[in-house]
Amino acid sequence: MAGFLERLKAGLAKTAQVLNTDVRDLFKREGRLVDETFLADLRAALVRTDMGPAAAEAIVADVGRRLRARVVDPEVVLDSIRTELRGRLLAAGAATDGTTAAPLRMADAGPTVILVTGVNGSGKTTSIAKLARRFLRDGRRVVLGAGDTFRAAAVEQLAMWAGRLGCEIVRGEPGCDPASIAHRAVARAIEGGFDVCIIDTAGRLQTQSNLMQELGKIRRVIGKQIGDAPHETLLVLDATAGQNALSQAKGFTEAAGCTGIVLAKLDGSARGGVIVPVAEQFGLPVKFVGTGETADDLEPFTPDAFLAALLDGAFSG
Ligand SMILES: Nc1nc2c(ncn2[C@@H]2O[C@H](COP(=O)(O)OP(=O)(O)O)[C@@H](O)[C@H]2O)c(=O)[nH]1
Ligand SMILES: [Mg+2]
Repeated sequence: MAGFLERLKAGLAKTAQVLNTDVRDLFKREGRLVDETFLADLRAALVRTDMGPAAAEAIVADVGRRLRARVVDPEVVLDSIRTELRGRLLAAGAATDGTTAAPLRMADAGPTVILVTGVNGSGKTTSIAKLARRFLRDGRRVVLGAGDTFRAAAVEQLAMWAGRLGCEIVRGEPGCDPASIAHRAVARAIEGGFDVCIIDTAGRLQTQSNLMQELGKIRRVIGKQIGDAPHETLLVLDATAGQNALSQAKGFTEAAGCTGIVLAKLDGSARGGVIVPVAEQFGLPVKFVGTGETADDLEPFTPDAFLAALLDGAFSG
């Protein structure tokens, strides 16, 4: 578990640094008088993490209301940040409680089918490799479906991961119908007695109605093979896109029937705070966060570990 927190911390280092340098700098002297200048500086530092204007304003208002004209220590402000973000994450259903990650929904019997979707380059294929690695570690048998048939390179990328991880892959000719690949992958999972089938898809925008319909077709095909499949439809978002990740994926959840979020590339981002508006806007549990480019760089998301990685030590050093 310590390793998990350490990895999350490493992933969130850039975001933590915004709070570390910017907010700590507000406390150059022993304590700091909470006045308008301080509150404006605090607001700017919070906004830079992309936690969203609502959360930033609420923290500034709380600090202003309770502490105006007083000289305070950084810890007091830190507590306000932690309390506000935690409350928002839990209220948004980002997790069931502070310490337990929202689990993946697994099939009662037979293969669990996971469909992975999102815009171009958000981290879908890499996240699939990471998920596969977790399942394989648990001793489960995994088959991947190369449903991004748009580009030959996309199929090759997934095949490369399958080779590295030592799991099976179902693929077709470039340009073939992704629903037929999904069908074949699920059929293979059933007939081969696999535990998990993870299906890749081409990147798409919610505004591309033909591609969104294609996603609907994939879901229908899978649903005919296994009544309650797909068991999970994961929306992969790019944390480095910050607030843009939100607008890009607008409307996606309803159109694609998403059941959970994977926030990828948290390590490359100073905007890790975006997880707050992500959880609030989509009303979906954030199930995993991506913290690097290798197959091991995926962590289950829990608000308390996230906040610890973000805030602990933010005022030391
Ligand atoms: N640093 C970092 N890079 C990532 C992460 N997830 C994906 N990437 C990189 O982002 C790029 C796009 O990822 P890919 O999985 O191909 O995205 P897709 O187009 O949605 O399938 C690749 O260069 C990945 O290595 C992550 O969690 N951290
Ligand atoms: Mg891909």
